[in-house]
Amino acid sequence: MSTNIESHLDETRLFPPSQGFSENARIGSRAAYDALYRKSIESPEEFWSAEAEELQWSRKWDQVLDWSKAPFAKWFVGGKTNISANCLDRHLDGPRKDKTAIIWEGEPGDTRTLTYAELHEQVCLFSNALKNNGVTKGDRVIIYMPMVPEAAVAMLACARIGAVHSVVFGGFSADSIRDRIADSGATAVITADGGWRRGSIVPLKHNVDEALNGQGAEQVARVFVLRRTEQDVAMQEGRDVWWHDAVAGASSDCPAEELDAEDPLFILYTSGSTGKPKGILHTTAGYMVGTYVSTKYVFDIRDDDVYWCTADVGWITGHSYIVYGPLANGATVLMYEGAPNQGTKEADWGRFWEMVQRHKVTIFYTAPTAIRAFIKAGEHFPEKYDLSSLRLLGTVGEPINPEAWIWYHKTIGGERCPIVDTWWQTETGAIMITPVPGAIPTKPGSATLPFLGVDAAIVDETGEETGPNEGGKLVIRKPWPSMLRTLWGDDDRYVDTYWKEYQEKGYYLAGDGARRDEDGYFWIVGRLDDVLNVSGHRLGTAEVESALVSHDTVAESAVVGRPDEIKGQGVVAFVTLKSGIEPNEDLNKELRNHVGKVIGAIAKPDEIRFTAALPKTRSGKIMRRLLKEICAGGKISGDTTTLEDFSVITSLQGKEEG
Ligand code: 7RM
Repeated sequence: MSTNIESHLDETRLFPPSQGFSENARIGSRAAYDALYRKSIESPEEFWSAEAEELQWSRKWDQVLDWSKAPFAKWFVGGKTNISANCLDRHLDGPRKDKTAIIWEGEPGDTRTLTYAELHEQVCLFSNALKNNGVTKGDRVIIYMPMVPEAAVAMLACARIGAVHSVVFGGFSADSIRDRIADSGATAVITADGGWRRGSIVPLKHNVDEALNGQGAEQVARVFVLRRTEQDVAMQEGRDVWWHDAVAGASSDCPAEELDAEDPLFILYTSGSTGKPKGILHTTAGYMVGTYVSTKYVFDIRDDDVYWCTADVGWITGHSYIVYGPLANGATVLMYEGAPNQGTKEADWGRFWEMVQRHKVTIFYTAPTAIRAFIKAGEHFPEKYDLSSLRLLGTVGEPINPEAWIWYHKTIGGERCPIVDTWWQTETGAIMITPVPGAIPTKPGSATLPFLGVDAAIVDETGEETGPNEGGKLVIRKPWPSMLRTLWGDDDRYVDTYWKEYQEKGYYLAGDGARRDEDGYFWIVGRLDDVLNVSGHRLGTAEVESALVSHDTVAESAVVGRPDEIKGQGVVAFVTLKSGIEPNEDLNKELRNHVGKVIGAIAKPDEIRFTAALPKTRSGKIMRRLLKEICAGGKISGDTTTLEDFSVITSLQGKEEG
């Protein structure tokens, strides 16, 4: 399976960092990286503990790693710390106190800046507001917010008091919120009246109300509501409280709770190959060390940088590389609420570049899907702006096709900025495969080499490393601090999903196919399971299928990805209808909207194809491989002898041509 747009560019050049970049970088040469990497793999405990010592602990750990109950890891055993204190209080003694922590820009054009001292105060106030409203250590709290500073404040406040946050992306539906509330057992929700999205208002509070009406949400005792868009919302007496009222009476003195290294920090739900999203659990110290160290080396971040990651805090990229990693490093973070083409009246694809110019952004981190959209919009947008402040670029979320890489390098990076193509996952917590920018010459389309302390490999079915350019499965052979600890409430599924396949060897299975080239560089191909990557977002085919069959008219459905020039993958749903129901345009539209309502707009199929039957094996398994080939417009290849009725394929293809 390829998630790339078709690549016509035969790009084999090597792009070394400039001498100037390397000279100033923390790791400035391939030899320096090699030496440090070797050390980090040979004595991982020494490596990680030396890094961890740069952070603040109220009690030092007794043991770096306890892997005796593998795959259930414990890092920094016996250590006591707090990630909110490391992101805030740690910076207040010196010059960073009055340094800008967050520059925020809202979609309608409003801006705000918060210094570290101010952010600290906001977090303390809201921490006390949480406590005054009965939220305590260990409680789960859903955060369903727009991209405003209060989203970061809410996360840091939960972390400060030891409550476990679970951020739900603002684009998700009421049903999705309810599922996450039920699965996590959350007792409080933090939301806003609404959020801005491409000029209209997303009714966040209304969605929360709808979610709370259903089963599994009865335990929610408090809903905190931030005033953002100022439209009317229903406030339920005894349950709902305005953010501004909750902090009005609160004290700004709130020492960070002394937490155990392994106390849960957050749960973030992500798609797997079955219909039910997985609650990825991250804990306090390991995640803190992983995001701190990776931000420091991968972005080579400095006190005078203005760092911008365009993700939403609803995704892991926002957690690790908008909030925790950069703030733990005392960086200045730009946070933006709007879309890349947000204009006042019409689409303005220059919006990002105007912001880079105005805020003098030095480090810019985005997704390949956004880059492809910029290419399509045209070079005249970035060309209008001065992008010379930029010194480092990054990508994340999916493989980047060489055309997009070269465009990014030339048009945005002025051929001067290294590009870090960072491979990692919700599960890994932090960046795992990436160039270290001052040290590693890049190849367009390759995430290059493992990060320090990461023992990544490509293996065959038996767990043996494959040879150069031989495809295989991507595994991590040693535990790492920011690894997920389990799936919330489901240890068995944790073991089955990630560790069962290479149980004897003790390897972590990432679920991606990849190869290493003759120089040892990693080339990630894409998911091996039934997980799609739509615009850098994970989406399980089974999730979309179960949304479709929950509609009255649908008998059965099979969802597959097809290559999409902008999004990487698009969603195609094959649908059979219940008897007596006739397919038509209205139903097509209704089903697409239905999926949007059940999961969220990102899951809406790009295309629904009604069919009389789905291609199945004699044992009744849907042959998705064939559907994929039909979608890609190619000829059916490979073995079809297990197919029960070949005429199904002929009729599906007939439709394709007709
Ligand atoms: C950070 C994030 C994880 C999946 C992962 C891959 C794909 C992510 C890259 C990539 C190729 C990359 N977390 N992926 N980064 N593929 N090159 N640089 O995206 O949990 O939402 O998704 O994304 O398939 O398994 S995620």
